[in-house]
Amino acid sequence: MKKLYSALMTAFNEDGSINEAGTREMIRYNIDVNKVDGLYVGGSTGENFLLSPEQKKQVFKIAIDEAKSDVDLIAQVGSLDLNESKFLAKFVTDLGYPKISAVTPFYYKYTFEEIKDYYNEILKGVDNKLLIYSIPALTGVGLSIEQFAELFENPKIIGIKYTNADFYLLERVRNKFPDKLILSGFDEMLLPALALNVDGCIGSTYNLNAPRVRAEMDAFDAGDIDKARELQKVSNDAITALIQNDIYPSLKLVFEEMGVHAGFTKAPMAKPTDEMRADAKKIYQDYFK
Ligand code: HMN
Repeated sequence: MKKLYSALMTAFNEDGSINEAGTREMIRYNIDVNKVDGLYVGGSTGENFLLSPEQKKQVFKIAIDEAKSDVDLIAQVGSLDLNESKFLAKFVTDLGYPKISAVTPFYYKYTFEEIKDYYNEILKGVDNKLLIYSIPALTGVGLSIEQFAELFENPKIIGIKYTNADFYLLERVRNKFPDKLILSGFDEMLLPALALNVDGCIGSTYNLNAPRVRAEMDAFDAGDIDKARELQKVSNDAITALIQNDIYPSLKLVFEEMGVHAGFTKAPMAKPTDEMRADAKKIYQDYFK
């Protein structure tokens, strides 16, 4: 069975502090209504790279306190400060997170040796399993098949969150590492990723769209490719509308339409305008009502 994970959003108050009640509501919605298999906590969708270390700890605590062991939890601990990543890896492991993940180090240009050291350092002394978070479009860091192989020499590195439109590389990676966990990260490209036999997916739009995506995955498993394609088309219509309306604030506005208090995005992300609100209402009515 392929696994469906929502990339958890963080609800913020207008001043950028964390809105705990709203964040808990989104976690509950994902577990109780969306019936996801797991949550990816502290990823891009959680606006994690805009948070202070204290706020990151707060989100990690809230998520596991609310979700308990009802669903699988992956804590993204990668950061520009390696010491912070090491601290957070230990922190979430002590809280009971069964898996961690870390984005490839970004902003500065690192050699592959530096990237490898970063992962091995994060895992040193931490009894947990890690998924490499590969998202070249945002980090500028693309790993080759040989580099993935070298990273996998560390037995604690169990897979990849693969947010990349390079399907040639995905096919090579899937076939070279049949036992590794590969979770696809681009929601709009789920169907081709399923065709290449990924183990599941993690995405931002699943917060709203999980039931349709589960139906697509079931249709795919049953060999009904026409139905899977039709569902992917509707999802992509919704994703296109969300992206055109600024995806992170829009996801939250649509959540609000559903009665879930998703709060604000964190500056410098945009505060919603009246026009965005009107468009979000339409997206809700067209795709999620
Ligand atoms: C996370 O780290 O929060 C995500 O899982 C990121 C995820 O891959 C999303 N990517 C970005 O937001 C950059 C996608 O779900 C993405 O939002 C979606 O495919 C629409 O493009």
